[in-house]
Amino acid sequence: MKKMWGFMISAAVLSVMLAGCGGDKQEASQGNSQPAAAEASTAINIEASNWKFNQDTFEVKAGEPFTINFKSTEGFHGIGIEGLDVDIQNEGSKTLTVDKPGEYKIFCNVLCGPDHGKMLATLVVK
Ligand SMILES: [Cu+2]
Repeated sequence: MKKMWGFMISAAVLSVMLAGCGGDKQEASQGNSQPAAAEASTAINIEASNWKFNQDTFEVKAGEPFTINFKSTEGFHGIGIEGLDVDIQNEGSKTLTVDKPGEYKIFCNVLCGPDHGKMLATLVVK
């Protein structure tokens, strides 16, 4: 009988340890953005005018570096992306990698005029 208890306890300990391992792994893979490699083969070109972006959605692949090329073609605008480290004004580029698939809101980060609030687009990470 003593042996049986010992087995049951070690089985219980083992399953707790395994569950702990699984949890750690999941957490590690949920990291948001990593320092991007210097070279990105994918680029998205975002242009802003009064008061819209050139596209409603921009699509990139999760886990692959991409470069955002941003330009104000009319007026003075900028972009920020919710949850990501992107902050460009007037014109500029930024290379980054997004590991987590989802939809990220792109917004104008310059108070550019009456329809500033309408300047929204979506970054789709697949
Ligand atoms: Cu604006």
